[in-house]
Amino acid sequence: MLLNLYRDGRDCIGWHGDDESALCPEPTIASLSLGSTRTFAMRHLASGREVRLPLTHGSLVVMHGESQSAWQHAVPATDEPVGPRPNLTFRWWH
Ligand SMILES: O=C(O)CCC(=O)C(=O)O
Ligand SMILES: [Mn+2]
Repeated sequence: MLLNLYRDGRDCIGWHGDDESALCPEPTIASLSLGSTRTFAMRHLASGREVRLPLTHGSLVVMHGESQSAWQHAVPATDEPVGPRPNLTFRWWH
C-alpha cells in the first residue's frame, strides 16, 4: 500500500502508468480517495482519448487489465482552492 498526500492544489502527479517492474504487466490497483475532491484523468495511449472524473471523499477507483499498459493516469494541479487530499493505493500482482 502506498500513501500520497496532496497538500493543496499545487501538489499533483503527472501522466504515468503504474507498471513498475515490481508489478506484473496487468496489476490490480485499488485507489481510495479521502479529503478534498480532485480530478482524476485517464488517457488511452493508442487513441489519445481522455476521460476525467472527480474523485470525492470515499471514492474507490479499481484499475485492472490493460489499465496500466494501454492507459496513463494523472491528478493534475489546479488553481481551485482545495484542501489536503490523502490517497491510498492498494496494489496486487498475480
Ligand atoms: O492520487 C491518485 O488518485 C492517484 C495516485 C497514483 O496514481 C499513484 O500513486 O500511482
Ligand atoms: Mn498511479
